Amino acid sequence: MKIPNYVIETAESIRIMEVRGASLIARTAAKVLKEAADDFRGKGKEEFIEYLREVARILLETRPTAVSLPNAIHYIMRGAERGYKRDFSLEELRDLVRERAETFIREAIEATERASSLAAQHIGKVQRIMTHCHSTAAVNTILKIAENRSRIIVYVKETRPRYQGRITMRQLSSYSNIEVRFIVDSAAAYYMKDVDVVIVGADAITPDGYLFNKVGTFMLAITADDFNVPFYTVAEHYKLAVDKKSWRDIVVEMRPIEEVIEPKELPNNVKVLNPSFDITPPSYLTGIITNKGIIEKPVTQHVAEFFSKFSMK
Ligand code: RI2
Repeated sequence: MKIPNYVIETAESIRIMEVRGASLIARTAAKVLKEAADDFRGKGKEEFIEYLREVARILLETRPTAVSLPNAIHYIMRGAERGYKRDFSLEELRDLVRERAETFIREAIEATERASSLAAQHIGKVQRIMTHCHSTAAVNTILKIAENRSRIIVYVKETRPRYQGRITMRQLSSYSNIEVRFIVDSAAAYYMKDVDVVIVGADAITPDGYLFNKVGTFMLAITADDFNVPFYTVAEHYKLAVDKKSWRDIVVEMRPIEEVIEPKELPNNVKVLNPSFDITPPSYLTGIITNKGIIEKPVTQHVAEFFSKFSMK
């Protein structure tokens, strides 16, 4: 069974974060699975399903925290496995993978768009926003809030150690009605008094209402809470960890120490800790805004009922 090189290469690009952002990672994985199905040149459906499982496994092993990646792959693979059990032909299975991957990609884009529209509507005409990292959903929300407004101010945290805040800063700076204030992460508390709302994305939201997002989110949520500033996460429903019970079931990815410091600069007895994400408890969330609706404060009271409406078929 020959796995195409681009599967390995894309998996590596995701692992080293050349391809990053939970939603883009999920769509990229869906696209690669589809291309790999198209390029399968082996014999028979038994070999095909084994090959697909291997491609899925390689993609799933790249980054462990964001659930949109497994949600995308499982959505496609559930269809393929069902078709295989029902004795579909190789060509029928290939069509099924193609169709499921395309559906996922299309619906994920629409879902982000819808979540952002709902968020902008719900949050309303705020003037001063703070955000963290680079999230498609959060940036889209900010752009929608800025639509038809003469001026809004956005505080963008640089987001050490990978500086994804720079992407957000550059993206927002191309809009003449958005004034960007680019700050180091540790200045967030200092500027919180000047902010009306905090908007972030999500890598995973668990059925007990916990938010997994870029490290620094939890500290930002505590600060916002202290200043009575509303704190929202915006996410498409593929970020819901529907097959998990609680936050304890999700692994926080630990990244290489080289992202933080040159190893040769380190004394022998120092250990570097570099978690990529942190976990914000529901009590700090003013709302979880998704394309399927809004989980409002107190999140703990509403989240279980919200999750019960979902099953990823
Ligand atoms: P969208 C990012 O992770 C950030 O944590 C961001 O909030 C989240 O993905 C969601 O981004 P990383 O890949 O899906 O930079 O909203 O580690 O684009």
